[in-house]
Amino acid sequence: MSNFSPGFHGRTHRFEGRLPPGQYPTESFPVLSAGPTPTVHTEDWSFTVTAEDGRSRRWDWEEMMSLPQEDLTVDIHCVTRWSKFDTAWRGVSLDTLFAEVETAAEFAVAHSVGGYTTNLPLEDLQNGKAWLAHTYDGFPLSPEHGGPVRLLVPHLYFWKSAKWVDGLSLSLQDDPGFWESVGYHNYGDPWREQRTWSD
Ligand SMILES: Nc1nc2c(c(=O)[nH]1)N[C@H]1C(S)=C(S)[C@@H](COP(=O)(O)O)O[C@H]1N2
Ligand SMILES: [Mo]
Repeated sequence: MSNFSPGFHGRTHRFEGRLPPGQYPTESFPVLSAGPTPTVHTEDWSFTVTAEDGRSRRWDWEEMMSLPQEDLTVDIHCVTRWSKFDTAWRGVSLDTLFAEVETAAEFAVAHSVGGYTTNLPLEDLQNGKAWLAHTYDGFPLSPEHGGPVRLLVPHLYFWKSAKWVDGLSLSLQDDPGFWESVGYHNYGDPWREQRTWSD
């Protein structure tokens, strides 16, 4: 694993101010999965948003790909302390999907094939802060990194970016997800170093 030292701490370095506290930069792209990598074929994949009243809207792969696509380059921060600058993704803004969903919910739980879950305030998925990402660095997102489609919420620790994502359930109450219920911070802001419950 390489990093950007020496010179990283140089004042004029282009990454100045972009490394949250307690993190180190890496050029590699580590894989972190709590279980085995599921095989998800695009023809079987779909994404379902279920509102608090039980009504749901579902998009299959073709529908998702026919929506407006966005290219974005963002920094990502894993709670295990690596950060990766300038990761390049293509995907659909969740704003595009929420335009078709009626809800009064304040919280969301993202669901993945395989059972992984993670919770977020709904507003952290809105207003240009979250995407369904299917392409990384110009290539289809690999299975290890959550392909065919993962959630991408770069302003929070990367465990909030559910791999193999297949849905969101919206709720009036906040229900902790997989890591949040075993001690990870409920919100997970890397800039406030919200790693665990006690942070
Ligand atoms: N479905 C699912 N999504 C997941 C995980 C997981 O175990 N399962 N791990 C999370 C954690 S802890 C991190 S740090 C990132 C890692 O993404 P990467 O393997 O692409 O680096 O995915 C997150 N999304
Ligand atoms: Mo993680």
